[in-house]
Amino acid sequence: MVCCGRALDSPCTLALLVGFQFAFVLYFSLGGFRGLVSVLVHSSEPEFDYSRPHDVYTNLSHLGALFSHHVTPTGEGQQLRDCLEPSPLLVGPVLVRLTLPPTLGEIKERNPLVTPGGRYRPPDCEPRHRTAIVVPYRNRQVHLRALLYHLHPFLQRQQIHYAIYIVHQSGNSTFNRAKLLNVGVREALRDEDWGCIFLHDVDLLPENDYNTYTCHPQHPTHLSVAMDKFRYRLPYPQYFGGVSAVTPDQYLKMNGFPNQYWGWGGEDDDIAARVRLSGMKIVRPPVAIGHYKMIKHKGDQGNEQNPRRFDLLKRTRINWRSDGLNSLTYNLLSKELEPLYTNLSVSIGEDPHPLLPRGRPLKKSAIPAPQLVRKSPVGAAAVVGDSRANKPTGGEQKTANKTRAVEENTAAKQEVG
Ligand code: BGN
Repeated sequence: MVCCGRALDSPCTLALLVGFQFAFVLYFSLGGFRGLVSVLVHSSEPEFDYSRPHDVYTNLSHLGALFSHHVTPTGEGQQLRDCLEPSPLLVGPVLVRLTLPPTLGEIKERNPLVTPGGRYRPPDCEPRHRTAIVVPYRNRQVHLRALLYHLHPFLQRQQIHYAIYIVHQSGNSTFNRAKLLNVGVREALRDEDWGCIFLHDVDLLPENDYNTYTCHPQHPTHLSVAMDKFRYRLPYPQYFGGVSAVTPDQYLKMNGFPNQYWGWGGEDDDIAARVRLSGMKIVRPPVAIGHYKMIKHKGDQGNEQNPRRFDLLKRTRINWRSDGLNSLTYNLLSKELEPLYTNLSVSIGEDPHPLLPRGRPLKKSAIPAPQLVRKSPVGAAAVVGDSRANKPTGGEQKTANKTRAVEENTAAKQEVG
């Protein structure tokens, strides 16, 4: 006691005690360690208030008015000035509604300037960007409507020239997202000299229109960096799934995407590895901007987890030059210019290792004979499709990705921008 009393008598000790007390109160009133860090280290991240989102159709009526103003009676447009960057129509966070979306007819009515094939050009300025959005698809009608309802006004506010391609995998074989993306890129480039190609899951809806659908000139971009499903964080550093973008040059450089991933999982990790192996890195928008909502759904039949994905991933380093754009074969069954999208229906062949519906391998005798698919000429056909289904639980995913992380060397981490 005497000792303590003496110690407390010293002005130094007293100051220290008061200091500690003050720090303690400050720590908790600022919300613990995170709050403290955000006050001490000034963050360069932009800030958005997601609690007060705008309607996703905000500012679109301006476009209609501008359109009538800028078109001469002969129908020829005036000489247009370049669109401003950033677009003055942007609003930041938008309200993403996951309830039953309107019908295609109603969505078209709300997007009067979208032309057949789901195309759009800003009516009042010369766009600086030309972007094709490619969506692998099968049996997701309601998700497709939700995507179209949100994406059209979102892109129009960004004042870019764009088109939406839905690549539909025909038949009942296992879903193959990456191969459908290859087909979509190739077919889109047959239509037009797009400067940027977006690889977009059908069930992901962007929540902030500052997340512009444009490409980085040198490096592939990963856009869906903060998904509600992953509590608005990147699930792991090399993650490249959901929504990403490449220029045609970047796509060629990495020999496109793998054709051998039938079923759920791994193909996006393979694409991320290709980015690295071809000497590029992944760039991303800030987490505060790259917000997405995922439409919840039960697993689709035909897109069960691919048990071969681990083995395939081990061989990406060896396979990427021979499996990809240069080995792509498919048969374009139809290409229809629907009011809100271009519908490419494609036969991409059969899964050589099909599974029973509950994920068990099929007996050899039950495997159907492979369908004949012609080797497409350079720059051949297109598609629409199902995004990714039968996704694993969070636990399974974590374990799978841990395994992957161990296998990946640390160099990869440094390449992620
Ligand atoms: C990972 C999947 C990705 C998927 C993400 C997020 C694999 C390969 C084995 C490591 N990768 O687990 O394809 O996009 O989760 O859902 O399964």
